[in-house]
Amino acid sequence: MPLDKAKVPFTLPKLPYAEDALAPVISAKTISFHYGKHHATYVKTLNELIAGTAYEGLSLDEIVVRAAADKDAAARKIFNNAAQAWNHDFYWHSMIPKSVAPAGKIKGALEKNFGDLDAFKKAFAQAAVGQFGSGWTWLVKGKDGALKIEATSNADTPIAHGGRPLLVVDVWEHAYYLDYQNRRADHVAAWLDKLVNWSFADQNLG
Ligand code: MN3
Repeated sequence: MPLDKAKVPFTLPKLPYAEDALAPVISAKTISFHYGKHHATYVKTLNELIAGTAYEGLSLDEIVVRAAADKDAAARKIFNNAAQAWNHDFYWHSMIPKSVAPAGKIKGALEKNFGDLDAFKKAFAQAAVGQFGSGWTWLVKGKDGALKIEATSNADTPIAHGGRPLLVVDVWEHAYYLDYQNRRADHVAAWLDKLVNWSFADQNLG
């Protein structure tokens, strides 16, 4: 009998580095709550919500896309938890303990679309700091091939709208409050200077 995919729940993906590897920008304490509690709860809740529904057995990407198009209340809860599970996994990979400057295709794409790395950082920081409430700030590749900065609220994610994410920063307060309290601007500036995984962004360019 083939493996019944519908009976396999989602599991919390492994962090790509140790919990203390992003300190001092993001402390081990923040990661232990953010990954070990927040991200873990989205995965656990998603498994509970999809059990016995038409969503059971679909891939995480498929659940995000289908639930985004379904406006009933149960689908909204499924969307929120599936998108948060997806966004957090993408976020962990958007960071690396020792960030190195962009190289290869991503370097050229940043120069073409923003002028240079500093101009990109300035525009990205402005979007992340200016975002009201909880959400995410993304670097995405649009359907026309141009790179764009996009802010999404709460759980929303570019993959629900056909976008191709290259990088993301989490601007929910749980991502930085233990380390920076209300100073989101300082957190985003340090994140851009010290933690961006440009090689991940380069791979995502395709
Ligand atoms: Mn988060």
